Amino acid sequence: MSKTALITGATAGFGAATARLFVRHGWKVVATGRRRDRLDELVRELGEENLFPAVFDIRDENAMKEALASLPSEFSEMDLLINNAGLALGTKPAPDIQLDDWRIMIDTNVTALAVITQHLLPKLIERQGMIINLSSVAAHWPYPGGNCYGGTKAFVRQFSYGLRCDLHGTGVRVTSIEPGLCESEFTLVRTKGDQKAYDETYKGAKALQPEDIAETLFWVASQPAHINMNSIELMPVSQTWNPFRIYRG
Ligand code: 8X3
Repeated sequence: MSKTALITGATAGFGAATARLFVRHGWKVVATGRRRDRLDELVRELGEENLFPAVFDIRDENAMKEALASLPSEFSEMDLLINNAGLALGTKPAPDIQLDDWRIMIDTNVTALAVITQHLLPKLIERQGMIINLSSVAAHWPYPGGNCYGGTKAFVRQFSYGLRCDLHGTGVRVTSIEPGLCESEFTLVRTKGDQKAYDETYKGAKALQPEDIAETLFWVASQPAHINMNSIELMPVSQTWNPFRIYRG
């Protein structure tokens, strides 16, 4: 019998690539997101017997609960939750940011992720399922302008580890995936549609692609039931760290 994954933020980037790969490997997918047209396109591409679109804003707890309560029975038993929905907004240093950008990142990357996870825990425990959370290299490695985004991703990583402690003995597995530079809509969102900044970010960089992340997630989900990958950090070869900066006053 095929397994079912719920993938949040499946309208583009990592989420859409992951939905495609899991369906290709025989999984059923509940794909969530705000943009109905994008999810409908995925349904047309992958088949309504394989992918169910659940349209809601991940930050709207009631809408999320309603949508998940009305899933058709063939999609309602979750084996895997992929918490992919998340975003970065802005690249400015902390004194210059727009506070609403920080609020949106915290509401989405932290609060919404924690709320949907807690909501699905009973189902995941019942089926000895798995949770894969999308964190980031920014969880470990600070960089200028990463401020609140990095903070939210550090939460995701530590929350994943904390879940593992609390789920001890249930058989539920939890993994934190921590990608570096990956070419996706993410950067257009971060720069608020600045195509030039997008092009400059990826120019000559041979960045990771959403399909690379999808392959990583599928590999994690394919491990035997006694193996828990705690975390995987991955970067393109072209990306490394900067030296410490010393301010000389
Ligand atoms: C974002 C990773 O390297 O683009 O999660 O800042 S990076």
